[in-house]
Order: sequence, then C-alpha cells, then structure tokens
Amino acid sequence: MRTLVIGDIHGCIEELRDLLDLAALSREDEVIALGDFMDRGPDSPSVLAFLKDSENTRSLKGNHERKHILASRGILRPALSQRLARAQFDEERYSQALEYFESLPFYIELPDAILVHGFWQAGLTLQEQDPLVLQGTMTGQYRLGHHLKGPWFEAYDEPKPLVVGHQDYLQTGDPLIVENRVFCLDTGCCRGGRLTGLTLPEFRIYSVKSRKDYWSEQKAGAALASQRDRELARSFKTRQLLQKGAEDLTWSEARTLLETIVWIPTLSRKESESLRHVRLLYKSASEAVPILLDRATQDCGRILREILRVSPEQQMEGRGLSMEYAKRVGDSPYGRLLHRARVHALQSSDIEQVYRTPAATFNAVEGLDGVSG
Ligand SMILES: [Mn+2]
Repeated sequence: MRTLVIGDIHGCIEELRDLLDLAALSREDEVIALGDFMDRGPDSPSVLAFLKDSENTRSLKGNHERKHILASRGILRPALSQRLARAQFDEERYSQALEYFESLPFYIELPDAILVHGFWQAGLTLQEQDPLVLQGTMTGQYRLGHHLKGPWFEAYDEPKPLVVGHQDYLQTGDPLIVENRVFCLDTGCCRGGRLTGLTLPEFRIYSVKSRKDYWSEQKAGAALASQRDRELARSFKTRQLLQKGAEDLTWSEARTLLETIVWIPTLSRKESESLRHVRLLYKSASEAVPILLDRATQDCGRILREILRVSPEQQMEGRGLSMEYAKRVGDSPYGRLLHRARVHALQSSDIEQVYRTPAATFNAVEGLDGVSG
C-alpha cells in the first residue's frame, strides 16, 4: 500500500485530479491532504467533497480550515479568502464542511513519517507540540520564533522524516526538501505554481503544473465587484438627491452631490438641468455666506449699543439685556443667527446650521435689508 501526501490544495480541483492521475494510485492506496485545501482557488466544495467522501482519504486541519471554524463561531472576522470560499457553498454543504473541519487532526503519524500542516518546535515530542505551531497560525509562528536561531526546519530533531505544507518556501514550483528529513510540499498551486505530492514509503515526489494564478484572479474580481458596488451606491444616492430638487437640498447634501456627480455615467436631460441648478445655487449661496456673517456680526453690535443707549441702567451681562436683545432680534432664522453672534464669533457652520439649505441662505441675503432694517 502507498500513501500520497499532498500539499496545500486551496480549492484547485483540476490540479488535484491531475496529481491523482499522475500518481496512479490503486484502490487500496491512501490519500492524505496536509491541510489548507480550502480558500483562494476556484472550487473549494469539490476539493472538500473529494477529501470527505472518498475512501482511504483524509486531511489535516490547516490554518485556513481553522479560520472557517473560528469565523463561524463569531470569534474571528473572516478574511476575503474565507468569504469567497464560503460563497461557493450552499447553507447545508457549508455546515457539513464546518463539521468536517472540526473533526480534522493537527497531525498524523505514519510508520514512515510525521505529517503536520505548519511548523515543528525542536526539543519537544510530537505530543508536546503546541497545536498552533503545528497548524501554522500567526500566533504559533510568533511563539515558535522565540525558540529559533535559524529556520525551524533546520532544527528538526526527530528520527522520523517530517512532511509539512503551509508555506511555499522556494516559490519556484519545487518543494523544499531539507536533508531528506523535512519535506515542505506547499508549492503555491493557487498562485499559479504547482501542486505537489509525496508518496510513501518510497518518498517519491509527484508534481503537476497549476493552470493559473487563481488567487490573484479572485482578488482582482473581488476588488472590481466592491468598486462597482460602491459606485452603484454612490450613483443611486446621487440620483436620489437630484430628484429632491436644488431648493430642498441641505448644505451637506449639495456638497455630496457636487463631489460625487463624476460617478454618474449618463444623466438625463432633466437631471443635467437639475444639477446645473444645484451648482449655481451652491455657488451663489457660498458667496453670500461671508456677507451674511459680516452683517449679523455688525447687527449684533448695533442692537446691543442701541439697547444700552435707550436704557443705560441695563448691565451688559444682565438678564434684562438678554431679554431686550431677544425681543429685538426675534426668532426668525436671522434672529437665531444674531443670538449666536452674541455668544461667539460667527463661522460658516453657524449659517449652515441656522439656514440648513443653500437656497434659504441665498434668500436670506437677498432679503437682508428687510430683516434688519
Ligand atoms: Mn497554511
């Protein structure tokens, strides 16, 4: 009986089939995946189905399978590679997948070799190994780092050879083989490298070429989709604002509209006209703001002086003064602006809060003489 041990498959079902063909296993032979058969590639469900449902087939738990488990429990935020793989499953098959991941071991010991997904800490027995180190998690890698001077595989000290996946050390498509004692089989299949297997007990390498850089393609597709979503959302919001009409837009809505309008591919005639109106109104209202600020500041001072001239007995800070000021300025928007002018130096944000819309701001300046006499 032979055992074919396979490096990180990452959803590359075609290459997995090529490798199985190449190794020409018999019915009694065994297949063991080193973990990370999920994520990044085109078809995680088919790879999973092969490992889970075929006879004489099993797998280790890689850090990617672990991430699916943690994400499903709400412990970890799933990364893009998990989200994309998740989308390849329906509900039922995904919950079966999670059950399967849970059942996977951190290591497998065979008569001829020890198999783990990630790393090994020299000086400890197999049973003493930190599962996070064996699985190749970030935490495991960090913990391992404290015990190392050189590369971890050079310190490997067990009599039995060790077979691992997880990292494409050479990035040439070739597995890293250290003194025929440590066999690193991840050769970057999902990134356009190769898929590599090792048969035991003869320690013979089988390797097939990847069809393409699936992971880059998936990432680019995801980036494009999210950009399209953002543009669509922006364009929807913009159209909604355009329908609202220039007069009714608040200052911040008008700004949103004028800043994002570039994303709209085609505007109807009516929308273009409406946009022109918004732009014009925004410009006129913006020009009116400093006039209004200046005028309100002056009026505030003038009204205070008048009150004190008519009733000099009223104190500047007194309640009587405040009441008389309130009576004179009234509760119109301009009156509210004058109240603010008494408390602090006015800014454009005061105008935007009091008048809310560019249209109202513009109208206020037009009617200024009437308001303040
Ligand atoms: Mn890994």
